[in-house]
Amino acid sequence: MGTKRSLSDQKGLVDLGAKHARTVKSGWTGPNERTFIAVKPDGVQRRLVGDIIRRFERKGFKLVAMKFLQASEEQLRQHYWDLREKPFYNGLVKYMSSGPVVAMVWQGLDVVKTSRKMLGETNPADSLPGTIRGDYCVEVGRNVIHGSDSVESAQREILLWFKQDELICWEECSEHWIYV
Ligand code: DAT
Ligand code: MG
Repeated sequence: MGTKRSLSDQKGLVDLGAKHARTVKSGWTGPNERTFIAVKPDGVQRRLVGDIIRRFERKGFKLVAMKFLQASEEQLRQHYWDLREKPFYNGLVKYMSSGPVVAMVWQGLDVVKTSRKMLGETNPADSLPGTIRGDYCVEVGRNVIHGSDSVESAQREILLWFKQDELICWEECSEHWIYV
């Protein structure tokens, strides 16, 4: 077998290299900040996926990764590790693994902080109308959506839910109409 690669193979390698460089270069600051958002099992059952994606798209954030899956209890125990001492931890893990979720990574300037505002407060009763939790739910144990609470949590959560090559770097044609 020869070691010569066809031109298209070589181009594939170059493209992959460039893509990897962009992924790494994208960093986590400014317009490249990323957050982990998940529509919880109740949000999926209640047909809220489309509305939630629409809100993030319309805001001007960029979708970088998305998958539909039923997560294992083990994965959710890791995801909610910080809450392991809380009395609601076991129930939370059971609820989150009880059905499929839509896991997403969104990117944009101050996306972590802004997403938390778009979600509303942890308790729907404290969430203003116009926020996702303020509009669509009533109980803290069924609050339809997850969003990372800091850039550090976002990095940890994205690593837990996605492989590096599932995060897509793509050029947005509207970027110049969203950023100065
Ligand atoms: P958030 O999801 O707003 O980041 P959190 O990280 O404090 O809130 O808690 C994670 C989830 O745990 C939350 O979305 C719903 C559930 N939860 C929080 N407090 C709870 C409580 N007092 N009783 C039942 N479930 C609770
Ligand atoms: Mg949290």
